[in-house]
Amino acid sequence: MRIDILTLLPQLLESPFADSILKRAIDKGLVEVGIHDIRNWSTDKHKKADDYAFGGGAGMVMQIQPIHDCIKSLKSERTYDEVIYVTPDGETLNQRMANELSMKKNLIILCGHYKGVDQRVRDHLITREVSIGDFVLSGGELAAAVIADSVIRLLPGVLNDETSALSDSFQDNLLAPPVYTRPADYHGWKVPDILTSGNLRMIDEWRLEESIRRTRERRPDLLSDED
Ligand code: 6GU
Repeated sequence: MRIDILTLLPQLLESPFADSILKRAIDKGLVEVGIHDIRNWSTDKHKKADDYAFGGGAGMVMQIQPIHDCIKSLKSERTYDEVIYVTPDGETLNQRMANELSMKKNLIILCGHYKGVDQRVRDHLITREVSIGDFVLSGGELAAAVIADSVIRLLPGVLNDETSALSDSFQDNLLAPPVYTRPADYHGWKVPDILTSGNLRMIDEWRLEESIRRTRERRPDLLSDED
């Protein structure tokens, strides 16, 4: 898979891919991530990539020209399955969407900023609009990193058996069960006996029960919901 992210703030997208699971996925060649500074595509002599809104009002609007040229250049190299715009008014990301996106080959993610992007970008260049929740971030960069992380960790070979995505919360519409590690007794706060019993069948059963209990208590909507 390849993910190309278009942004006005490329520095913000460095560290999420420079550590841990995402870095390892890139190093292993399981995913390529390209970070593209939209300003570099501006034909303006000051590399301007935003301008005042027609009709007035507060806030700058990202211009179509640098975005269009950057996307055209990427599309001349390969075909893309989706050109995603991250925006609070998009479709909300969930595990089903992450699963779906992880089966694509090439993705472009455009990060919004300021008051947004010229509507003609959304009308003509974007295939999908994604939000990461009902709150507003200063820009789309953190949201793009969240989307990329949720997708990359699902790619075959990224996680090993121990960290398998199959046991994630939401993967089967259940929250993950509690986990414990040594010591088994910390100043009287004890680990449930079942987990140290060695009975793997009973442990699996206990984990499933705990998952269901947690989900019923915290997210009853997941138990009735189709996604
Ligand atoms: Cl995708 N962008 C911004 N700026 N804020 C958000 C968001 C995206 N998703 C939730 N809040």
